[in-house]
Amino acid sequence: MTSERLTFCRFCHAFCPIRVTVENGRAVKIIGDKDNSMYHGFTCRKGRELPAQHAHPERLLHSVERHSDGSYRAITSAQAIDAIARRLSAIIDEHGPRSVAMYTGTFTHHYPSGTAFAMAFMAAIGSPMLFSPSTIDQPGKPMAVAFHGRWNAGPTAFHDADTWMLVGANPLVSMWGGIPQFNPAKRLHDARKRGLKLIVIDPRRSEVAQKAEVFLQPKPGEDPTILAGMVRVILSEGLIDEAFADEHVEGLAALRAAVEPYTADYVAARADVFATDVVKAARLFAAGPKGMVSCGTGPNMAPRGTLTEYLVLVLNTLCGRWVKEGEPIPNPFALMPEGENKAQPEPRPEKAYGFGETMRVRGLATSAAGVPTAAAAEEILLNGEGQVRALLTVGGNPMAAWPDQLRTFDAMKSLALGVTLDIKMSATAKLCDYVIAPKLSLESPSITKPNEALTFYGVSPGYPEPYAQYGPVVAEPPAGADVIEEWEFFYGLAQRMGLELNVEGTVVDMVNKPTSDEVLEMLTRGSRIPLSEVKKHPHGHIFSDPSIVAKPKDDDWVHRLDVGAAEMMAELDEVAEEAFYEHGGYDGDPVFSHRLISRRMKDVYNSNGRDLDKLVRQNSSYNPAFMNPADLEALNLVAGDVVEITSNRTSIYGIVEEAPDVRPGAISMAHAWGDAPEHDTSVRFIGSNTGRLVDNTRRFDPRSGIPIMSAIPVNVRKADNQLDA
Ligand SMILES: Nc1nc2c(c(=O)[nH]1)N[C@H]1C(S)=C(S)[C@@H](COP(=O)(O)OP(=O)(O)OC[C@H]3O[C@@H](n4cnc5c(=O)[nH]c(N)nc54)[C@H](O)[C@@H]3O)O[C@H]1N2
Ligand SMILES: Nc1nc2c(c(=O)[nH]1)N[C@H]1C(S)=C(S)[C@@H](COP(=O)(O)OP(=O)(O)OC[C@H]3O[C@@H](n4cnc5c(=O)[nH]c(N)nc54)[C@H](O)[C@@H]3O)O[C@H]1N2
Ligand code: SF4
Ligand SMILES: [Mo]
Repeated sequence: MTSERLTFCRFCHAFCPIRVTVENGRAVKIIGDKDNSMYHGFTCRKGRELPAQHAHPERLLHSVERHSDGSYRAITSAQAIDAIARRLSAIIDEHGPRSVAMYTGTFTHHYPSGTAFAMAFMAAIGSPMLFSPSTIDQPGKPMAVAFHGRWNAGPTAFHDADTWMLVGANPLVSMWGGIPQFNPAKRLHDARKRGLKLIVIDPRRSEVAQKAEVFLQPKPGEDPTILAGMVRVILSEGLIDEAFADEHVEGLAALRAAVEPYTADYVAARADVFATDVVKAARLFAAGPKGMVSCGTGPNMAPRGTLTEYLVLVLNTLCGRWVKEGEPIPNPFALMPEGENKAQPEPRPEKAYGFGETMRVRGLATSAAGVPTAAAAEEILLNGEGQVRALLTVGGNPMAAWPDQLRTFDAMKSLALGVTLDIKMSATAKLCDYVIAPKLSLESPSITKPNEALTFYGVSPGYPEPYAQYGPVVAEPPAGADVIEEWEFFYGLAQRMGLELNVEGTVVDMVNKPTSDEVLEMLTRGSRIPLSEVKKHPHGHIFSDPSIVAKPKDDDWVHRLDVGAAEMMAELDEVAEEAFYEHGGYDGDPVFSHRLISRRMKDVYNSNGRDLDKLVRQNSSYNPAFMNPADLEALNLVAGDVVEITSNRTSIYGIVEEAPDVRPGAISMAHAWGDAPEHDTSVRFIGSNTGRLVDNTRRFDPRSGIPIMSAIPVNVRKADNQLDA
């Protein structure tokens, strides 16, 4: 029997609405839903491969347990939960709750029920060791907001912006970072047609940079310099929104003094861009009158990501780019409660970092970005009171994605108990005691709420309008499979361990198990639009309400947005005083010839998709080391050569590819490829792990703990062994 069902894709966080052809319970074909008013039928190759992902021969259809000889044997999910509950209880009894840590990876964004139950489980056992990608992704965002303050009514929207600036973000590939990620190519096309002017700063002429009116292609890692230079132009030319500044902003004098050294000529010499472009970009952005700057992963992973994100907020604030009193609220939410929507800054938190749980290593603690994931491996490896002995991973792949892979590898091997919930035997799963086989997206219901919640994440990458969709179950798991939803795993654990779960304010019935839809009800309590109403719109719907506008500032409201935060100004002084950041330029380091920068690849999503035949075309069965032709020539390399890329931590192999879009001196390479070290010589088939070049313990951000994951100083040479296939 064949039918067509509507839901939304969860291969990536864009959540494109799809029409799924289902034959005998199994998905066989995916197309975009043209009747959707937010995405207009958009899908990408990854999404269209969902049927192949669901039916993949290596998909885990049963949970597995590792035996002492290293082999894995299938067990039922109930047996697995029994065994894990017993072992966790014993570890907690002997070593306390802190000895159990959790890593909720990228896919927890895609499965809000699993995430909510995972968090509730950690709260129930009383462990604060809850790691996530937040501290190794764009930790500068929440940190910068903590220093600068949050505008309660939110940022101005893309759809009526006149100017837009992207710093190290490439939304046309990543579906993230700046341009609303819901058919971003169409949005950008339409916006440019009506006159939007785009400014991009990226060491690579990325897909989005090709559409820019002004493109700066600097040395990697020089974003603080460039943005400070732009701030200086805007201040010295009197281009700020004076009325907004008078009423809502503080710290202008300190900012003026701190950016004084950043003349356009200084910026140009240091970042290797044209001084005229710095001035042009600043004027174009300030002219607006509407539009935002937003920053992606590149500069967050490069040194001083917090400062970069802070300067992004400063530029937005100087130009008054926040929703003002009486203006419509672009997204007053649907599956979340309606916001306050006041045209005023929120009070800043007392501390941006250094609160909550303290790590036993390197003086790190919790920050606005969360518990520092870059400290997790050390917390596992360091003996003594509080040592982490069990790690539960949900929808994440530490061995592929955590910085400093060698340290991660040692840590994973030393765990007393490693558990992961994964669809396949990932690099991490292969080091775990238990791997729980989950249902996949077409087999479980979900909601688009996580993309609404992104509104709170720096300059909003969330929905630009109050859009919501409910995705029902549309396909059955393969015959004979024993797969469960992530939330069911944590529910089962809690039941067996005698714990009560509180999920976002709802005390869960631990005797009569709720249904997946009842769980979604828990997650949407008090939402502006009830879930039952959202369910009536199978194509998804924009729940507009033009009457929702920004309310006036409260009487006697004293809070202001701070553009002169002392710590950030001190860092600007430091940047200006540090030796010119030549290729290798960290004080005391040898001089390295190149910098390795991060990037995304269209057909894979972090470590996902590499096993899907149609996505793995000739040059994406590995992650090429993209380099400028001039660099290849200078190093006597040709495309396809195996090179050794060496940082101050270690070396990895790479396979070079000619890329005129990458500036000379940079190597552009995607992360989350490769595997454990013993597989290194298979680089031509599995790629290599750029995270291995990272040293977590040197040159890290002392606030969030993020180490240098982009603009990594490296040397490159042709490898002695070309590893020919
Ligand atoms: N297809 C696909 N989509 C994805 C992912 C994927 O793996 N594949 N991953 C997802 C995830 S987890 C995330 S967080 C988002 C990220 O989304 P984005 O932040 O948009 O990520 P990228 O596309 O890597 O864009 C980062 C850009 O920063 C540039 N860059 C690197 N270093 C620097 C620097 O020092 N300064 C400046 N100015 N630029 C620099 C790179 O050249 C690159 O163009 O993408 C998500 N979407
Ligand atoms: N060097 C370097 N390191 C980086 C980055 C970088 O740019 N450079 N980027 C960083 C960023 S932004 C991020 S977000 C992290 C990503 O870090 P992670 O989230 O740890 O990495 P992923 O590869 O996305 O891991 C997802 C895992 O979930 C599994 N999975 C897929 N579908 C499902 C599902 O339906 N259910 C379940 N339970 N599991 C599923 C996959 O098989 C995979 O093992 O990496 C970070 N690390
Ligand atoms: S962009 Fe592609 S992978 Fe992401 S949700 Fe849309 S169809 Fe799925
Ligand atoms: Mo990410």
